[in-house]
Formats: sequence, C-alpha cells, structure tokens
Amino acid sequence: MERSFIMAKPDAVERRLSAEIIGRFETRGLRLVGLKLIHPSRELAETHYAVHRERPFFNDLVEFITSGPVVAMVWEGRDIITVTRTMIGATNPVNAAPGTIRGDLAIEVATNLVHGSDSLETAEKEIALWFAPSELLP
Ligand code: DAT
Ligand code: MG
Repeated sequence: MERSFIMAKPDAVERRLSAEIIGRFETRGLRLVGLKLIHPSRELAETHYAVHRERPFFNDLVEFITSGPVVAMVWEGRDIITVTRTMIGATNPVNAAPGTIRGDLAIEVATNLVHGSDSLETAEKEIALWFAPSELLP
C-alpha cells in the first residue's frame, strides 16, 4: 500500500486545527501509520524544502516552518498522493476549491496549513527524513 508524508504546519497547530486536519484524512478512510509533534530544526526544514532553495520565498518558508511545532504524519492508502493532494487543495488557497483543507480553512499562500508529498518518490524521501523506521507501523 502506498504512503505519503503529510504535515500540519505551524499555522495549523497555532490555529488549533490539528484535529480538524487529522480528522479529514481519517474520515476519508486513510490509515494513519506515523504521527508526532515536532518543532523542526532549520537543517530539517532546509532539507525538506531543498527543491525550493533557489525560489525567492525560500528563506521565509524555512523561517515559517521552523516557527513552531508541526504535526508530522504518514498516511497510507490507495492512490495516496492523488487522494491527499486533492484533499489538501491548490498551493495558493485563493485557488483552492471549497471542500479542500486549504479551500475551506486558509487564504494566504505562505500560511496554507498543510504539506503533502507530491509524488511517491518524494514521499519516500520525506518519510525517511522525518521518521525513523521504528516510528512507523508495519
Ligand atoms: P505545495 O505545498 O502545494 O506542494 P510547493 O511545493 O510549490 O506547494 O511550495 C511549498 C510551499 O512554499 C507552499 O506550500 C507555500 C510556499 N510557497 C509556494 N509558492 C509560494 C509563493 N509564490 N510565495 C510564498 N510562498 C510560497
Ligand atoms: Mg510541494
């Protein structure tokens, strides 16, 4: 079964939306196989977002993601990338459809509440970056 790395970002925790976000994936029927609250280090954040290193918003992005605790998760299910990315909604919440997490709960691109891996290859790397194998259900 396929797995993805999902994270409720610092804005989600600050706004007390962790349970809302976890609940959406849970009620959809996905299986939670890893979960932890962690205040990311700069090194972890920079590695996680390394693909965006040359983008003008990179420093603000790293500052933001290290600004407080996040809920790091691994979810499992069929077509997990498509299902979770669709549920999360467009990167810019202005363009995110109603019914999606960003479309219902966010308005600013910099504080768009949730991260979800964009491919199975990325998911594999992100899961290994954020979790030790012993922290995940078999
Ligand atoms: P996604 O999180 O939908 O996969 P992404 O990988 O392109 O989007 O970008 C990672 C994060 O960077 C995104 O969730 C919010 C931030 N970001 C993206 N584009 C931005 C922009 N134009 N200005 C500010 N922040 C941006
Ligand atoms: Mg992305």
